[in-house]
Amino acid sequence: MPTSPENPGPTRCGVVALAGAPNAGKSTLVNALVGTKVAIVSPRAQTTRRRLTGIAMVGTAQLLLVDTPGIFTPRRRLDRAMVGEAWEGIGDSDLVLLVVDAARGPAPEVESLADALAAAPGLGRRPIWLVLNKIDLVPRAQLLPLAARLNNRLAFRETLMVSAATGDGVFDLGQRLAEAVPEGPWLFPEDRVSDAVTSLFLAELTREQLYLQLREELPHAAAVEPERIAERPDGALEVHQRILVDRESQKAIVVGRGGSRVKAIGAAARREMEQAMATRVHLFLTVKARPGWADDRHVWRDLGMVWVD
Ligand SMILES: Nc1nc2c(ncn2[C@@H]2O[C@H](COP(=O)(O)OP(=O)(O)OP(=O)(O)O)[C@@H](O)[C@H]2O)c(=O)[nH]1
Ligand SMILES: [Mg+2]
Repeated sequence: MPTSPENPGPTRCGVVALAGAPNAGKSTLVNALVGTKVAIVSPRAQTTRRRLTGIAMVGTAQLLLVDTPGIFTPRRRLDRAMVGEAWEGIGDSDLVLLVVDAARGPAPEVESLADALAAAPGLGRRPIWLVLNKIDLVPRAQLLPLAARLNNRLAFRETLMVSAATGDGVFDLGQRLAEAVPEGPWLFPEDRVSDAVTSLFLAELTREQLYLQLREELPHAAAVEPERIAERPDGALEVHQRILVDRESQKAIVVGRGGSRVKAIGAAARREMEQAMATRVHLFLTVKARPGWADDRHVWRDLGMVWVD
């Protein structure tokens, strides 16, 4: 039935977890469904470290889209926390989307992920949908065999094909999700786009630049700690953050010659912040070598992360 201000129909609200291998495009897809950037994205695997809920309004439905870290074989404590966050996000949802990078073709890690989802205790009869992403990169003829192959591993309730980057199929996915989530009151005000605390979101925008501007393993060895935000009388935001790395040698790389690298990181992050906050931003970054930060409970708390033993 069409909705109108006189006849808006019942409200719906549901939690949809986006799960998948690292780099499948989960965060890009959350941003596309929400219609604005709430999650950071990079070409490097393991960009997302914490769960984040993007909020999309589709007609009378509020979709709570839980972006999760990619699932991979963990080695470090931080890895274990990331994968733990992903499984918790999956466990707490009404519906799960397994997001697959269709351009990678049949990948063993995706097949074992489908097996793990099929066997996951507690998932019960919760619907799991297959979302083949990045279809802009793949000839159509290759998509059907991939969908069939994965459906052999796990009987997905639905199979959809999208490009989070171009938006192809994203509107349709939003509509289908809106029909699938249960009736119920909205859990967030309708103008909220995510559940993130502003200071942590702004720290993520800086971390995104670390992934975009630093090479090799450096981004994985770094974190961005929010220190302080103040509003100036003219409405501009003053944002102070600290980039943590593991070793002095890494600090030298992040700072760059004459401070050039950290300046470039700051300039790009500031532009993103100004767009997100719709106001001028003055960003103050310091870089600190803090050996073993990834195993320090106090640092984790400041980063808004849940400690794992
Ligand atoms: N061509 C193309 N690229 C895409 C698409 N969706 C995402 N990407 C790119 O894929 C890369 C990874 O995207 P993310 O959204 O960060 O992937 P993720 O699944 O959140 O990755 P992790 O957080 O590391 O698990 C980025 O470079 C995106 O721009 C798509 O539909 N088409
Ligand atoms: Mg991500």
